[in-house]
Amino acid sequence: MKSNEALGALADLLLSGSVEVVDLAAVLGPDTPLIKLPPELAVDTPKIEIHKISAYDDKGPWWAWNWLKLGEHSGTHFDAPRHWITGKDYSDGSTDTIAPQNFVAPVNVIDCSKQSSADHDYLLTAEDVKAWEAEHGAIRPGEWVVMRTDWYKRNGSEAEFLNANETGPHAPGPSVDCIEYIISTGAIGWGSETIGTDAGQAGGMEPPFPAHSLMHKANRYGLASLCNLDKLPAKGAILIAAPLKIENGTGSPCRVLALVPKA
Ligand code: 23J
Ligand code: MN
Repeated sequence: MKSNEALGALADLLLSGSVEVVDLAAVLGPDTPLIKLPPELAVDTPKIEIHKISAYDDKGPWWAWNWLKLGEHSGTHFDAPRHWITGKDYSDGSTDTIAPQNFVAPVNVIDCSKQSSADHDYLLTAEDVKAWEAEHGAIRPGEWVVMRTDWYKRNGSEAEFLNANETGPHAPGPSVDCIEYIISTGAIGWGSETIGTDAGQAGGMEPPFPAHSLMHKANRYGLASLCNLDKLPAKGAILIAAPLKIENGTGSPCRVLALVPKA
């Protein structure tokens, strides 16, 4: 099919509702869960603040508007290569320099929900990803890979979402070999439903935080705190994730959407 015909067909499918738009973002506000880093290592991102400028009042009689205090890595968000020291030198590695073609791409959804509810430290491995490909088809260069865990159902409570105890945070994520394999497929990025793209215990891996360290070293992207991955097919959806065009930005809160064929 010619591309103009294909896009025209998509237009019809969107207008008729045969292709649905699924919202993969969480609400962004003062109660949005934020990552807590080991205090000896880091300063945390500040709580989100929404400040009223006016609301049809003496500060502005006919309009309402707010200003925000908001870390780049807050809520459902995009990680750019420049976020990590391993990706700091890419000239196309910040939110304002990434090619926009990369913000719209097919998505592979790996269902790890059963394993993750049984084991909060569940790690997806390269072997698991290869088994998933044998069943569903190959991950192609330029596509997203996201890990469905149903962890987003905890997003309303920071304590449940971070799931930390005296041994630190416990949340599922990718192993080092998983991320190495995903990079080898040519995938454009890795996404998760948890607070960050790495597992809760990933600070103790070698290298630490492999979804950050290795993906960004390879000029690939991350998506964190995704929602509703249980509403997507394993293959066949198109992901739209365009970060704000922040100057030299390392990431951005993001209204991530998926185009999904209606069953
Ligand atoms: C800063 C430092 C470590 C990590 C993170 C941020 C994230 O997970 C993030 O939001 O990118 S692990
Ligand atoms: Mn981030």
